[in-house]
Amino acid sequence: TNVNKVNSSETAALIKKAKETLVANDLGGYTVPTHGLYPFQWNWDSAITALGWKHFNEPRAWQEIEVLLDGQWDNGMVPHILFHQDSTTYFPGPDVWGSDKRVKSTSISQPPVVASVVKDMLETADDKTFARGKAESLFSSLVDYHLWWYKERDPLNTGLVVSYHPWESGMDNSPAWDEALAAVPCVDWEYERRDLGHVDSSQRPHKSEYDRFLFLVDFFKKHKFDSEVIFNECPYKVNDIGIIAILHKGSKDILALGETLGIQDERLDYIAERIALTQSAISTLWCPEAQYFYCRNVLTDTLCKVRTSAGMLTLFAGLANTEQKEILNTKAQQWNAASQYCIASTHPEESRYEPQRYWRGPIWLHINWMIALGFENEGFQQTADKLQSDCRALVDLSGYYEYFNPETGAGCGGKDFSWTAAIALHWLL
Ligand code: 2M8
Repeated sequence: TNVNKVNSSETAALIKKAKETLVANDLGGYTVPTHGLYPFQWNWDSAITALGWKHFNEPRAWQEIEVLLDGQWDNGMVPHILFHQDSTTYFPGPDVWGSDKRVKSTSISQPPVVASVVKDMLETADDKTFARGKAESLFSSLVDYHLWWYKERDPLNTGLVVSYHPWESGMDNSPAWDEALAAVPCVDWEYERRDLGHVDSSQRPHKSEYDRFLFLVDFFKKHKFDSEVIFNECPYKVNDIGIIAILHKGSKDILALGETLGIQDERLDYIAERIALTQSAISTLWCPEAQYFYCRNVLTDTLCKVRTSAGMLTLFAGLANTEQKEILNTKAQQWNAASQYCIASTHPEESRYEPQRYWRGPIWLHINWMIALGFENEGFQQTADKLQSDCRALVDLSGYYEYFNPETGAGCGGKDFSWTAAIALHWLL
């Protein structure tokens, strides 16, 4: 349902602007998040952006996913950035990452929302035959991608995959990573940050964080991306509740897609086993005192005790039990009320909350969309509707910025941002 569906000229202008934003960010087959700041193809940005494209150009939406999966490594990983062409406006670029693959890329992944997007695109397609053909041809790559997560990132079958880098979470400087990241050494070479040439430093991660982000990038390169060595020796290893939830949802969607497409594949039995394993392990990330899902620093076996919006994604995944769902619903309403608009990435009452500093407080529309979908699927329609109307108010006020200040609604970060425009087309307009 769309509580905001009004046929006003304002809505028509926003739709037009959203489409123009995607077209302007199109580099021919893939969409950059925004020019300058992010001049390449990012994994979860592309998946979310395809949801926008499908509303006015279905073939282009499928192409976005095809180009993303074309960068898949032989081991199944879909990298977090594909460097299809050179650019001097972003750091660290392909040379720093040092991967030797056909499509230049980073050596980590990102939250795997792509399978859920493909399922949505098939279900809602105008041209069903075309969409079915596309989904069939992409299906095996999606399965490989999910198997990569389970086999490489949870070789001990704990049910909870690990992440090796804050950039992998997509929530770069989330306070959830503070302790785990502090244990990582600083890189010992000088570098120039390009992000600060585009966005004010008050809205970006600190140098102390970048120094460690880059140490990890070097670490992967030094170990030649050897998964066993990295699993055993990486100085940063976390169970990210965001990745775990999005992976879980995607795996369930892969099974559903397999049924729709009539695909027999024994790898699907393995995915089903992993789904059950995660379902039984998820309770270890639930903190009884806080009554909330946290991430965990695997190296110290301690929960990262800060409330971030990632914990709410357990609803999107269908991972919360009946009691937890009710608790999360009450919490979401309070969280929503603690700021002017929808769910801030860090709870505004946390001491480490910062309303402007990237993933330490600002509002991200694609996260709110997934959270709202979770509430809707679980029957909490009122909560879902409130998130939707708050997000609509944000784009009415500020347009398609990268993210938003939860107190003022002001747009922050990059302008004319693909995933914000895409979520507007898909959910808000
Ligand atoms: C941000 O991350 C990149 C590194 O991947 C950066 O700050 O340089 C994050 O918001 C991430 O979630 C997003 O995918 C990316 C592109 O929008 O930007």
